[in-house]
Amino acid sequence: MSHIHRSMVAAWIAVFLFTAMMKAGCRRSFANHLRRRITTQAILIATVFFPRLVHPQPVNADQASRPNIILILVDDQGYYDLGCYGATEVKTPRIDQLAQQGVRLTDYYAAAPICSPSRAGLLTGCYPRRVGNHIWVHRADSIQGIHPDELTLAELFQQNGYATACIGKWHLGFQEPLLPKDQGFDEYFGLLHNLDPVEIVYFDSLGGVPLIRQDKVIQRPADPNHLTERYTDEAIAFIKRNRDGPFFLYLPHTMLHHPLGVSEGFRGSSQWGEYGDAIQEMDHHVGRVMDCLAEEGVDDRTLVIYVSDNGRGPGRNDRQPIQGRKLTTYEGGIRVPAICWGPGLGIAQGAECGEVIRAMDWFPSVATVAGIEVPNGIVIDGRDVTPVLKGESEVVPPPELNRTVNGRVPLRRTWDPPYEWEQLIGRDEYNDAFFYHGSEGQLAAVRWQQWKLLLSPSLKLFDLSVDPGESQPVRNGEVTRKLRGMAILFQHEMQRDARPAGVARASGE
Ligand SMILES: [Ca+2]
Repeated sequence: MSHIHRSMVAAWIAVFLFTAMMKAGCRRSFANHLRRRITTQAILIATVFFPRLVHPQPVNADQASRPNIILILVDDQGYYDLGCYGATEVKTPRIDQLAQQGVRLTDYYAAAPICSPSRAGLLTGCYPRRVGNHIWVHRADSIQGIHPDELTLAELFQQNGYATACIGKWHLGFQEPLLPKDQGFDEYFGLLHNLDPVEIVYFDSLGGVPLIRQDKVIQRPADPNHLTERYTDEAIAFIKRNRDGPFFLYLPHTMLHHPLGVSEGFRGSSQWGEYGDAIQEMDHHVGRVMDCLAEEGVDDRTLVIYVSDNGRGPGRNDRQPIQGRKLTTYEGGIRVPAICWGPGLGIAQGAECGEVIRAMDWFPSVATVAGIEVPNGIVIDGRDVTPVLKGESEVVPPPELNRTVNGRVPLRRTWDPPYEWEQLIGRDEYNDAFFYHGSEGQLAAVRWQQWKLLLSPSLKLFDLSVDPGESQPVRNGEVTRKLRGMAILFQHEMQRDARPAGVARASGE
């Protein structure tokens, strides 16, 4: 690096330190703010002076060496309810091991505090509201689901030569063209529906909720006690069939949703009743999937993600450092366990990540891991967080830096704020925020960095870094204005850009 370049770098550092100090309105947030600015600027400097170090590497097109992706989605597992998240009532050694060998996310948010919208967000990389799937669950009489024009994660992989399977609970539409096979999955095994008392009413005269393989009913009623095991058996068979890869396996378990089912070997095994027993059974079967990857020799080229779809369900133990349950937009409703494992693919090992990461972020991130570019023209809300998962950056790099194959995807979102808001809110800050929606689809809160602003019934600001339980509102006019502004911009964006849900063909609509 020449003398002139070194001088430029020094001047750059001086300018950003000064602007960082000016922008950091309060003492407590300054250190955090400074850390983020330093990381961002360091990446920028590296991009300019060492382009070969940071630009995406060419994709290896050899099928056998392409990464496999397994996305394990557990139903209604609360933030605390794993050994690696603090639970002492249950033993979850296999899932804890994923965290020990991977990245444990402490501030991860499902797309919604309820099943169907949460899944719509995960599979499209969009806020459920952007794809018209933000209101309540799809009961069995629903004629809606994800619109066929949306690109699901499964379709993205399928179009790129991956074998794809959905094994487990679907809950995103029950007729063509809304079924798993219509949304990019080559194979389906599982329950399209819930087993809770409200849902099974629809199936009373039919012999109960069916267990389905592709289009065929193979059992009625489905037996909740054996679903975790059966799904896992199917998952293992799929992995073995596709060991020469690549494959995308979406494994959305029916457990731990009410009504709980536990097989005989796990009944009474925990200190936490049937819920704990079901968690321990889940742990065992996650271990079986991991053992299978090792036995088939594909563990070093497989990414495994373990996440919950929303917070803990009703009737569970109260113990938890955050408040609220599913259906609410308190932290306990929507902040859930999330682990990313992939030591052979460069995912950091034994790391803890406190960045705000949202379910929508998996879409462009797993695409990047697979070397797949999210096609142009598709607007999603997810950010590529792979630099954070790989331990290359403490913050999600701003999209302008173009760090990864999908780094610039957030720039596709509309950004045309009125002047007053543009002065207050940075485009990258807006992309990094998380917008909480209630189970009825309403915008309820905004999180940015450690701050959470509840919007209703009155504005309340919390500093989650010191008060994760949302017990004591704080006053900070500048942060409140910024987060309120973000909420207004988001409402405008959704009013302008939200797309319709898909509708069943037979409905005639
Ligand atoms: Ca759920």
